[in-house]
Amino acid sequence: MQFKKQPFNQTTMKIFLIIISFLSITIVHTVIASTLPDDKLWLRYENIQTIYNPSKYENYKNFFSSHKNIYCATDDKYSPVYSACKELSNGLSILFDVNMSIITNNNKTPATASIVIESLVDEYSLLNISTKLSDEEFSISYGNHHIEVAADKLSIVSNTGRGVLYGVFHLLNLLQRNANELPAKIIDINIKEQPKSRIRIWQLWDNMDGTIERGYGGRSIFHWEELPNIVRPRYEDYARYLASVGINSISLTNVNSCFTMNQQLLNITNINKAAVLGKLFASYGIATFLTPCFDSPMLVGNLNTSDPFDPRVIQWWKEIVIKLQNAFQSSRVTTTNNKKNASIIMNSGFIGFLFKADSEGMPGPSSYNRTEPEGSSMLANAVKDIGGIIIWRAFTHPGNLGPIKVGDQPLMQFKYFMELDGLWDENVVLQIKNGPMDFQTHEPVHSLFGNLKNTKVMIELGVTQEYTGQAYHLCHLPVQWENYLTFNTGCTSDGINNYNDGGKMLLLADVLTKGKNGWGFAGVSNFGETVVWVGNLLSSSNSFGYGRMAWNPYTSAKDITKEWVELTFGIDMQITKPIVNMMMDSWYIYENYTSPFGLSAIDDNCADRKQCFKLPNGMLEDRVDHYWWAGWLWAGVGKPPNAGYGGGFNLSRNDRMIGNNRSLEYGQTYCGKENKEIFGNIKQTPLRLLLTFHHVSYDYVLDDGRTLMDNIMLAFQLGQENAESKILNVWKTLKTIFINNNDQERWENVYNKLNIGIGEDTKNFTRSALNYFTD
Ligand code: GCW
Repeated sequence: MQFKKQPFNQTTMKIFLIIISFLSITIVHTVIASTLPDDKLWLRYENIQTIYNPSKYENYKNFFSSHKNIYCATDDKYSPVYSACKELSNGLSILFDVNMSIITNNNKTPATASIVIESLVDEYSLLNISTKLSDEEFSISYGNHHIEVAADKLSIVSNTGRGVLYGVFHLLNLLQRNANELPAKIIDINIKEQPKSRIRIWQLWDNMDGTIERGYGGRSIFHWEELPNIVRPRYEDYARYLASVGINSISLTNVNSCFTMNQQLLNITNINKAAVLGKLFASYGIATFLTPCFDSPMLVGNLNTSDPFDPRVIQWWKEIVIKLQNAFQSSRVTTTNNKKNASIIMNSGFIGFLFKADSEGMPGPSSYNRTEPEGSSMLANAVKDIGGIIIWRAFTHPGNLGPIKVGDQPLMQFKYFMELDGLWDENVVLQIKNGPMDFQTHEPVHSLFGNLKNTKVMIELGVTQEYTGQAYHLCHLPVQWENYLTFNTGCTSDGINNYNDGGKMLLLADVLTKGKNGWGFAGVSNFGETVVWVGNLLSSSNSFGYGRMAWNPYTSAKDITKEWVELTFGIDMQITKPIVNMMMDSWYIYENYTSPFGLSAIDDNCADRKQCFKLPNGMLEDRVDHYWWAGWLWAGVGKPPNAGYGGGFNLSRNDRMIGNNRSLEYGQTYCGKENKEIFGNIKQTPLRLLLTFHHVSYDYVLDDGRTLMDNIMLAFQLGQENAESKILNVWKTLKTIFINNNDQERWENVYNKLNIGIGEDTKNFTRSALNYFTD
């Protein structure tokens, strides 16, 4: 397990920390100004007049000028409903240059109100094990559509506070883009929407010392050393961005939770810190998961074991949950809640644990000779009374689990978790990475999806671009995710509890959203403390796209991309069209110059230090682990990285053969005759996954008449050329427009990264690859 600290500006940090330590002695629960300027990402709310036809714009402006009072059903500033009112008031005021105001009255809708923002059942309700999709449905309408709302008012309502927030963000999104869904007159508006998946979580790999594992946008935004006293304004913006794309939960720290800096997450000091963040996120409808080390009973509780069968260990976890519940509860203000059904116990904000156990050096149940379901069951019991959820990761490798010794990682994960199907508690959800390896450039979909019939499942997507160019390349992931989500698993709903679709075959998107077992999405965060949050502004399309796809995995990548471009850069066809095009092409281009035909060769851990750059402060530059093309590694150890931990593959180039021989084993774990043939028969396997499944001669002739090796070489060359002509050069041509729009800094942020990644490193990738194969 490699772990590198990310660089950040140490001088600024030192000065800042001195100021902070001074302030924190004297000030309790204070909000301080952020030291950093801050990009507004997709919530810009800039002047939009030009994108409307004049009469439509006038109509909307007139409407809001004469409907300025937003009736907010609560004045509790920690209620998601109140956050929704604030956002709407702020957004509309800027967009239409009007002075919106918020009025509150706890018991009735005041006659003067003209816009009503209200939850109909429980404004505080957050994600929990009984969450229904209809909890989050919102409606935006005009007139007397709801019992509690009088006629001639615009209303945004939902059963829950977070649903109301989603409605507000949806309306603001449509208004900013003058989207087709908007009628010519706003009084004709009538929109109803609900998400398709239950859990839509944002998972941080931020360490408690401020570094981020696999973060490319600077250090962590969260400063645990200042909490609970200091809550930076940026934390609220963090919550706003997540809520605006429908994220309903978060895990605050790294899943590598047994690293020294994260081990003490569950001591009382840190529980109180987490509770303050939890309160803030809850006010944006976001429930908090914590990621403790499985050995916390020993590390924090001073017990001499963490065996999940030991009564003291079981008791310790129960007490921890009570402590968490109390801490999160006491940091919530609920006094002004006027709703009848608010369930206090469910709404503390703390909702459960996420575990990386028995994986890459992290201890787990196997350390105590217990199975994964046995270990998770102890935790599931501990959170049961609060409707809590345990998320358990399936990311394990051969060797991590003692007796399971299958050589190939995909096959091992498949066999192991199939054996456990049906053994998990009702409130445990298995989180499986999109593919069986590790967020590689292009992987087949994990064959556990659809095959598991009695396990609640969710997918894990790497929003952070660990293997896909980090901050330096353009790799727009919604296109990749769409490719995965539309994969026909070949499995049917037969045998899946409570769900029968008449024997239809399930797409991956169906598996994640339907029936009793489809539980949704996890995205590994790409946010950091840089000005544009993500290192390279264009990568924020991945943050946005993740939320939108998790909300509705059937939405097209193209629509989402267009939406993001319009929100981020405005609606100017001169800009939007080329940017949308380059983003849509980018995954395939990146794949060609890094991993054509399913090679998975981006894994250089900088073991070849010659390729790694040092910053003046001596730290390694951020283009380090899992950035470079790693042919040398193959030659060195005789296997492609992440391909399978041994397993008897013969990849030595001396044999002029390449690729993994998975067709007869892993390839046959997929459901359905068709998939088995597709992955089993070299003639039918999609070329983009050829070498993931087959061990092929360099001289093997493809349908185009060229040999495999010629095609590989060509892919690298074309990939490099296309990256330059279709991405870097296109970005260069946009410079003048950005300058004219007074937007040069954002242009430069992107240019500076792409110019290094595409302008320089891509040549290096291609050169290393060509050398490797022709050596
Ligand atoms: O891809 C690997 C990363 C690790 C990460 C691990 C995981 C958090 O290199 O940094 O650890 O995956 O997903 O657990």
